[in-house]
Amino acid sequence: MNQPVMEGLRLNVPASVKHARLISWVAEIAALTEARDVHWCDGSTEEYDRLCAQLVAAGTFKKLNPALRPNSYLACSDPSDVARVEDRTFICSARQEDAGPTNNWKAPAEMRELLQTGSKALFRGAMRGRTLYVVPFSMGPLGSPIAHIGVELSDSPYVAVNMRTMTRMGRAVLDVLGSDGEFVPCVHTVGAPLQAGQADVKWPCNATKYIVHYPETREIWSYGSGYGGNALLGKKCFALRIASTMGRDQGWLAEHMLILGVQSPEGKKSHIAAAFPSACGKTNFSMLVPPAGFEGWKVTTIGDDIAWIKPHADGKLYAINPEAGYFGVAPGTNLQTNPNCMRSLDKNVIFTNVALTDDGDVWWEGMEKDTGTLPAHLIDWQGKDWTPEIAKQTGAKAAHPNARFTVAATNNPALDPEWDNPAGVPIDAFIFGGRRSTTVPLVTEARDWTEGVYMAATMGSETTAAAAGQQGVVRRDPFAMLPFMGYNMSDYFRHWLDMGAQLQASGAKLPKIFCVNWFRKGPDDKFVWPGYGDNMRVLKWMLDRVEGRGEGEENVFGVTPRYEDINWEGLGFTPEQFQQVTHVDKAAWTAELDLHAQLFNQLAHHLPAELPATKARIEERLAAL
Ligand code: SAT
Ligand code: MN
Repeated sequence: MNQPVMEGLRLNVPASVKHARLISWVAEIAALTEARDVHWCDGSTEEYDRLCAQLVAAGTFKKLNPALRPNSYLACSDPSDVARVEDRTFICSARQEDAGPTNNWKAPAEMRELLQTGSKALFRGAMRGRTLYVVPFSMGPLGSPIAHIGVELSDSPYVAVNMRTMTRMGRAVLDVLGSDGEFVPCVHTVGAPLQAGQADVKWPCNATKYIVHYPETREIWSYGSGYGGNALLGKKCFALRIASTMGRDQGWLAEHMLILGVQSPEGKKSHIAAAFPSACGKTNFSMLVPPAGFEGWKVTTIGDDIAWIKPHADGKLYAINPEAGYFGVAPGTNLQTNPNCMRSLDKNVIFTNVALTDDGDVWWEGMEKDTGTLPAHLIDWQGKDWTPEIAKQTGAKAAHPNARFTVAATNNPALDPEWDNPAGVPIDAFIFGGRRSTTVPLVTEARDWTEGVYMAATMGSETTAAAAGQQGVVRRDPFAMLPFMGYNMSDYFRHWLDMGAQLQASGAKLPKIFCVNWFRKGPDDKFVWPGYGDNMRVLKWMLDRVEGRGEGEENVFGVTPRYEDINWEGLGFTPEQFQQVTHVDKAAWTAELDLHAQLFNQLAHHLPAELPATKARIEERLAAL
């Protein structure tokens, strides 16, 4: 099937591909975008190496010193294209109320005119002079009942190679699709067509950006960015925004959660799913190394960012990690904060927007903690000279704060043996955590499912460099899903409450729900809680509670440990410090509850009555303090 779509363009369909709908869609997009050429990715090592060599030749990639960082590359993006663009992200459901007040919305027909059908539609001719890569991928183990397939058509070879690491990508996926399998169509262009003879730039992109989702037809259209979640469409666009709507319709959950396994010295294995906003240490928590005092405990990674969770006939919730790799934040990562991650990055890595050392290796802020010194000279992520003196004078960062690594999960020495199990792992507890320098205590257990949903729904967090825009302001980030919700937030709360009720009705033991905050600061503006491996101390208390043997005391919103309920062996953490990270300030909580009220106001349409009712109970208890 090598029918020409336009003069000079052949679709190059591999003989093994028999999926007529897929082939005609590829033809349609190739014609719309006027791609120069079509390449069907097979996912092989040979193809990966060839595309990487091509990216090196184009100047997008720099090959790192193979003696120091074998088979690894550094990409530096355009300075205008460094993070997700939330204000350019749209949920184009037929009815605006289905996108809800937390999403940007445009009517599907209007958006299609802008992107596809209008005479000046952005995708028209957008791939001129470029190859269209057909990237078939599976989110989740191939053939798993929890997995789903997508096909991304992209004019970015950077996207193709990153997708190979981040998903199960290539020929095996087309085989599973067969002649009529379902897939989510994802169209991506950097929006930088090349005229005949025009030289390319290292990081093509467009100042105009659109990250668009059509939940009813389960389509994704992304224009103008080559970076991260804007461009690797299996991740936030599919695995969260589109998948959340699939979950609503089909009775499951797509969550912004890491999944970890934890094994006690006696050999009892538990599984935890934990939601935190982007760049709040999910990768670190999922690769946690238990500290002194926890000999014989083992923590293993199932996923570091996204969980798909489905109820099973045994009444439990089972989770898979739909991804196959990690697109994690590099700055701050070092042998002390995350040794397993550092070891994962020894080889076969794509780095984006970190700095280059004089001997051809990579560097980012935080690595000086391992070596004890700053490098004398670097090339920063923007290609400029960097020295400690320049940094001192100008505050210039060698690596962009949202610099990332792309690495296969199989590089992780702490990878859980079940990470690839198509059946998933049973979840014993959910954790929700924001980044809050004040107000929210270290850990609180919800007394029941509804109280847990309330905690998750009212979560707040200080914004981070993972999204373009101002950093460090507190915003409500329900379930850490604010930028990733594919439908109406209040309907999503309802879905969580219903899932709980349904599991309970089947007689199942519901997972416990906890709320944590690792980020409280003292009067000196420094974090009080050491975090990282010491989070195991809190995790252990939670596991005790799950098993019904841990002690704690009731507070205004739930149950918290007393100082003596936590194992402090090997850490000099005083009762006064514990008080600093756990104490509930009446005035701060009165103000906090006002913010919950504001959120509920914004989400009033379809807001489940259980949530304001829970709030009223908390207010009564707070008044009695
Ligand atoms: O969306 S990205 O994958 O670019 C990063 C994040 O927000 O976690
Ligand atoms: Mn994330």
